[in-house]
Amino acid sequence: MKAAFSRCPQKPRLRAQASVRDHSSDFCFSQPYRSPKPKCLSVRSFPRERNRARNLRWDTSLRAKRDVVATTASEPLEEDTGVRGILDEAAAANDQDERTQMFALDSPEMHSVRQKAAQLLDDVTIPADVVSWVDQSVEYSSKEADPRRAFFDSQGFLHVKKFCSLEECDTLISRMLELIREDWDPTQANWTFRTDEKQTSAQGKADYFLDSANKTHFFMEVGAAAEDGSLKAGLKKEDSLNKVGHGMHVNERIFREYCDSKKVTELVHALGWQNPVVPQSMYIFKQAKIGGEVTSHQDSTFLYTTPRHTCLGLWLALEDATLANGCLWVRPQSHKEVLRRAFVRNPEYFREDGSLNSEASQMIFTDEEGAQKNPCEWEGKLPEKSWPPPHEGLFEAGFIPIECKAGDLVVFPGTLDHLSLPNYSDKHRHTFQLHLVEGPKAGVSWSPTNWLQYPEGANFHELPNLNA
Ligand SMILES: O=C(O)CCC(=O)C(=O)O
Repeated sequence: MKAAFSRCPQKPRLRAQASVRDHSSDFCFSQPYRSPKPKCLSVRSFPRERNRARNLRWDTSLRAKRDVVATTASEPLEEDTGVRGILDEAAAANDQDERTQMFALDSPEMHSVRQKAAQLLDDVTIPADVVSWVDQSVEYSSKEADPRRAFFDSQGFLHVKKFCSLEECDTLISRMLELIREDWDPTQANWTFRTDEKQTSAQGKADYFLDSANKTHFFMEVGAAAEDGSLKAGLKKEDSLNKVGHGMHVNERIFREYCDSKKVTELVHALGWQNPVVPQSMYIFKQAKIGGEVTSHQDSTFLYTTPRHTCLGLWLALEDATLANGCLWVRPQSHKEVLRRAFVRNPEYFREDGSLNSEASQMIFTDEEGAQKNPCEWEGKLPEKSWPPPHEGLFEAGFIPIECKAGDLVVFPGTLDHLSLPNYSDKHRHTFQLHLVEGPKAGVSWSPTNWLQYPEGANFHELPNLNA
């Protein structure tokens, strides 16, 4: 079997500059990852995967084919008023074509958003002394440090351009399309995923969600589901999913190879993680026309560790992520704020005596210290006036958009406030995400109240040792 991700590529030479304004000149590996020589990797503990073993070489026509499918399948769909939140008004005031027009990437509105974001990034200055986010007892001089780490620790995110090649992205995409075709039967498993005010009633009552911890489960986009929960007539399977998760790195060879690749390990260690383990991975689709928003949140809400928060998100753009198709928006320096909420197993459902009370929600949100100290009126929502462009409300709240080319990576810690807007454009936006935390060897524990729990005796996947 051919491996797409090398476990030992040439050590990349970093070309880092103070400004992150110019797409081609900031944290960009001057020697991007090259296709490695095919190499056999063991898949011994994954019999299902072994049975499926096949060459997943890049099919150059695949991207084009998918685009045709997406275009022809995206006839106007019935508007889902529940998930659109504050966007309803704008949606009602404009028909589909006008909205698409409003989102044109070369429109004056988009141009002004891009200019504003570039200006804000241009104004970033890195302080002389920086405190490590992952271990706040560590302070270091930014002049002597790895510039990626200094930027990450002081601003709360890092945009690594060309982290993966287009070929690597397409290998992940092809495998996902194959999984959808072969493994997802929407008549059998048709769960939706949402992050709006109905999140606890959707994910909080679904065994399919809780059981997805180390499996490959498929979650439909709310706008793709008919009233009875089935796939809307005429919609293709590959155009209807919100996400697939949360154990892609556990079950799928190619996703695990990316997770274990030297470049991922090198980056995570460079940012200060000592014993990174991987509780979660997910593939997000942000479908054309119906891709719902992801409301403002901090990832540690869902991936809680003690005695300190150690979650790290690696958000890989498999396709261009733009202002039009729902790129990520981050609020720089918000990672220094304390956590506002925790998504916890509800003691009313999971009773102390081991019995389950199916009348109650499985999961609930509880307030953390940050709810008082750093209250955000947009937590679990979008700030007022997030829509339409030029998105004044988002800028006023301190967010900036991070547009990505396919292959770019955005890395951010679990307390960073971030969100993404709905996708009304005719281009989907596929991404693959890894979430890591510090493991037991770094003295950190996974909270037993997190939704994601492995069966007794099973441990989270540990990233390979850098020096092995
Ligand atoms: O991909 C997106 O739209 C947002 C994902 C996100 O916020 C997350 O995974 O924490």
